[in-house]
Amino acid sequence: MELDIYLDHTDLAKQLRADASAGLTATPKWLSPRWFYDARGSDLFEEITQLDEYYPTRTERAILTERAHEIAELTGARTLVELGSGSSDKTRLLLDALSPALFMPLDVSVSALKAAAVAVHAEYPNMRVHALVADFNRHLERIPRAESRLVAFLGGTIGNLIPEERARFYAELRGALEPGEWLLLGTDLVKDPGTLVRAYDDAAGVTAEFNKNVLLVLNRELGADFDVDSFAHVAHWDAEHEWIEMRLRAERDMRVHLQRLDLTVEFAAKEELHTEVSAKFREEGVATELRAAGFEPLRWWTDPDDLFGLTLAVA
Ligand code: AVJ
Repeated sequence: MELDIYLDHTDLAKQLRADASAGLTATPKWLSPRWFYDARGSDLFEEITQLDEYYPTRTERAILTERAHEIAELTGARTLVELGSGSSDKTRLLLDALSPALFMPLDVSVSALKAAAVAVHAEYPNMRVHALVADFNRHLERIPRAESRLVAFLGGTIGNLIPEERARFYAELRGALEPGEWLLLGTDLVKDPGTLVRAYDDAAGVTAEFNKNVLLVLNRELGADFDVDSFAHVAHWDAEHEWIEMRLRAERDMRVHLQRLDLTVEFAAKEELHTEVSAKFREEGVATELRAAGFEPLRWWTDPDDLFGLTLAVA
């Protein structure tokens, strides 16, 4: 097992400081969803994927179960790259069907990545595992060249990017691939707002805890003094942009000091800190964006209820 670190603790700390100073002094205030994923945040996300209300994970797994062999036949890929790999749970369906020579999971969370890479390596002893601690927004051009790569970007994580960021991401990914290499993209689909909001505001409050965890990350990493219990979890469906927005709403006036930024920020009661965009897609939109970046979409698969879409595209 190899582990390459493109993103070490110093880079992360620097970026967190830059993001937090920009985001907390902006109007409205914002934080990037990448800061959710410390060890606890990654665990909480795994818990979210088991919730009744959170349909994307099990739906994508069902589609993959049905289509993995077709994907293997169509692509004949020898290398599987996985962006934002997390626990690499659903990825085993692809590994079983493809039997690739090499698996390269890439994630910003060292803890999740290491655990997944070690487990996968033990389960597939004949496959090389080369794990990359990296950010899919910054390090795509550093993905090592390898024999016939299929890049999997699953779970709907592409939805964390707004349209301009997606255009840049797709173009960079296309630039990092050779013609004939592949992209397998998971996208959560537009559906009735009730289903969407429930998926991001579950009855057990796990998503609320996940959302608030970002404040604990700032408390620990930046010496901040957020009173986490004075923020309420908000999941809002933005029908115009067709995305879910997660926010944290201050329940009273607050003054928060971030020691390591030498920064004090004021929250007015009811003020909302924006923590995540989770965009929802339609088949046409996905195909159009991929074509604009030089990919050719070849297959579009969904579940019977059209909850989630999986696209296979070629560079
Ligand atoms: C990991 C980005 C796909 O947007 O559904 C889950 C993260 N946020 N519940 C998503 C998330 C709240 C998730 N992604």
